[in-house]
Amino acid sequence: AARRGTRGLMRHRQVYIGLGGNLDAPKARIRMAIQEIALLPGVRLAAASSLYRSPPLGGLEQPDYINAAVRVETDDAPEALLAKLQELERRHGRPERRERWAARTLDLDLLVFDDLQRSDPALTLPHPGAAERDFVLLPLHELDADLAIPGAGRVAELLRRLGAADAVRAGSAWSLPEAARLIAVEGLPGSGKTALCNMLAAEFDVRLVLENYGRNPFLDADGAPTSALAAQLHFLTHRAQRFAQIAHPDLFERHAVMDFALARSDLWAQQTLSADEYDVWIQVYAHLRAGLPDPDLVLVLQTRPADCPPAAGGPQALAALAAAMRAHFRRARATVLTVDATAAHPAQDAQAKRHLLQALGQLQVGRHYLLDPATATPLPDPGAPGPGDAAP
Ligand code: A4P
Ligand code: MG
Repeated sequence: AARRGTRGLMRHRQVYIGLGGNLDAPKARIRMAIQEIALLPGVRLAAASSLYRSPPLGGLEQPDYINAAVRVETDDAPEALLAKLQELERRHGRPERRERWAARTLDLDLLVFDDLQRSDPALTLPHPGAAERDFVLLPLHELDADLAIPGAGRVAELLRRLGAADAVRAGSAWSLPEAARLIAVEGLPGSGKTALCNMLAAEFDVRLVLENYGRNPFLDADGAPTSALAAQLHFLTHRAQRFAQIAHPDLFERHAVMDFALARSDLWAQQTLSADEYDVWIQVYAHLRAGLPDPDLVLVLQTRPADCPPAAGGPQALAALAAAMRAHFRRARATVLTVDATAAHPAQDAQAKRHLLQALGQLQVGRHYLLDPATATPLPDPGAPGPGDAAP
């Protein structure tokens, strides 16, 4: 029975649902199923584990499985929730009858339903296999390191008893928002844009476009331009070329993450060129930009100018660049998510990474946000224009 809180209100039940599948693009399907669980009436999705890959139980000749677990809160009775999950399975092509342990597109199991224990064959709680399967225990442990499976013991202890695990992490179980197809990462030099892009591309299985230029022939050994205009034109044409590689129909079929926004070129050019030089530069820029899409989502990594490599320019120039970047992306049509990377970088710190992946998976496109590093909640950016504000 549901316990009562201090104010006599019913406490929502904490429920852990296991997802698994090994047919028909299982990674994409599990990610989609998590979004579908989030949309079930009467169910609130609280957290999702990573995806895990493992060979089928019993050494069967089948493709590898992808598994994950989610924690939801609900007031539904167990039977009612199971019925909703089974309807979801049917929508994913679950056959009327199938052999035990047969390959499948989507399997949804009620793993743990609050503290309920029952042995009814139509609904056994906790799920009878949960305590012995690493592809169930690993995701559960990720969701809640202190979780105990009623009647079986603590997940951490069960995992220790299992010993070496077959299941390995296989990326984030969140998916990037449909409306954020083209994602640009921005930030000061040395803020770890490329590392972040590499991480995001691996976690979400999306296309990666890196700036990745070798040497700019118009910079000397210390990184100072021998000709400011030539150096800026070189950066610009290189970036436009990289961009053009994805700006064909492929772009509309797959998400892409890039470690630069073309607009960055303009911010640098404004700062480093004389008025006459900039006049020339901006005309080339306008031509190259025409026909290239703007990013849908810009992730701004916030770091201190003092933490930039010395070759990047003086702290004053960098502070000015940071301010110009903030002002630019405030005006931009893109959704902007600002990530404070001064204390922990999401490409290096496990918790910062988990929080960013969840925030991206739950992002409502169309606003400007600051990511709260402690709660993974995207907070509205008070400095950003709202939907009704006219761009200056
Ligand atoms: N049922 C009883 N208790 C529950 C519960 N807690 N949650 C009843 C969900 N259903 C529950 O399940 C059969 C019946 O169990 C349901 O009608 C429900 O009333 P099902 O989903 O129809 O059949 P199933 O999933 O094919 O059962 P089976 O074959 O026992 O599947 P398992 O044990 O879930 O295993 N290898 C890897 N690496 N990863 C996997 O995820 N999964 C399976 C399936 C095999 N090998 C695997 C994996
Ligand atoms: Mg099942």
